[in-house]
Amino acid sequence: MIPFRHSMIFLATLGLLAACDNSADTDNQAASPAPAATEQATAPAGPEESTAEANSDAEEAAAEQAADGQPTADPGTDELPFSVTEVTQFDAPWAMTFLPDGRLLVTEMAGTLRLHDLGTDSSETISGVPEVVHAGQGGLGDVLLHPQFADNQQIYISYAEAGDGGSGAAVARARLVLDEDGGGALEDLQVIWRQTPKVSGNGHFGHRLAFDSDGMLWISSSERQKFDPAQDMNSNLGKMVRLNDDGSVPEDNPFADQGEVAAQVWSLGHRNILGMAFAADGKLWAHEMGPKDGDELNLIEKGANYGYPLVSNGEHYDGKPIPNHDTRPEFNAPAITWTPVISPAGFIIYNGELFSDWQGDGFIGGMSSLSLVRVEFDGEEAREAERFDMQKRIREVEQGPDGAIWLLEDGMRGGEGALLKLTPQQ
Ligand SMILES: [Ca+2]
Ligand SMILES: [Ca+2]
Repeated sequence: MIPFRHSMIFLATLGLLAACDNSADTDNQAASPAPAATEQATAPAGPEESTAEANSDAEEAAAEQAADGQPTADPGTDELPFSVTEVTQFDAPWAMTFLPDGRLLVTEMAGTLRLHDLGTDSSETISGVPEVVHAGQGGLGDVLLHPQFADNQQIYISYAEAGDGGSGAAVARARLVLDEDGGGALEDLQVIWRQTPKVSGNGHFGHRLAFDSDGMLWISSSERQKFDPAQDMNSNLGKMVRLNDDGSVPEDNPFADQGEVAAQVWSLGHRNILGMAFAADGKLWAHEMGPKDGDELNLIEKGANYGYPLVSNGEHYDGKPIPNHDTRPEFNAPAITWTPVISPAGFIIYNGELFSDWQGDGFIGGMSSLSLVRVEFDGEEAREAERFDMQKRIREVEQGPDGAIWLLEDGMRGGEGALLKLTPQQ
């Protein structure tokens, strides 16, 4: 009985988790209890139950999605064409980036910035991270080095912060001062950007960071599950933001003359962007989670409107339809649209030597799809070329200095998050 009971809890929990990131979006929409949620509620109390936050409306909606049919995606490749090494575990990791010396900076959602030495498999803490709001999808987010980090030691972090009206994403830069004990500190920290306005709820912060080859800082600012701000130029929610490295606004931004907030904006009409990457030709690609169905990969263009919430190939979680992209050609349509969803998170465009056949290809983590998705590009077109069944919710993708592909498992719902290293099959 015990193994059977545990497997029921596991299945119920898996169902909840699987649909969560696309459907944990509905805190202001009614959702009726679904079979998976009922099963969860009647299962004996255990760590899985308490960490699945089964009581929130969002999770009930997630359970409903899960009950609609899981898995949400094709099973993918049976035989993986690479070796997978589980290197270590972090506590709800969200993002990572490599230092020039080969050590790895990893953010943990609760607010810890770790420096992990892969040679000794030991982690120390970087102090000086501001207080974060760790709730729902919020917490410590991305971490990124300045393009001239070797000279200026500047690093950038994003996180959810509290303030008037609720919470919002913030981006800070600081000098990373490393110590002899394998840790370090953030010094001279300055907040250089904030979501405006701060709002209620704990979803859709976005706050992915990237630098382009001109040294501009890009920030994905998701719509905080508030829909309309994505079309409102008095708000920077639901936008792709482009700034100078000190947070000031470049004069050549498309809405530079339309007010302080609009001036930050490069593109609008976005929903929840948890991954963006520059191709070798300079094009910026970003994926975003659709509502119920309709995950997207978009080519980001100056001044363009991507249409959310006026159009989407998905629908609202409460069942209200959203007109599809093909009904409104004035909005930029996605290069890839996923139904069933993959719940994309993390994104690199690979340029290493180790997987030479994959140079120029995109790699996108899939959370509900428990996968890594390989994308091939052709000019302004893109297509899913391959899907690898990782059997874990993939939150973050990074390319290592030696060309290995590194993944972080999403651990935000109580589980630990594995650090995985992918290398070619021997
Ligand atoms: Ca990263
Ligand atoms: Ca639709």
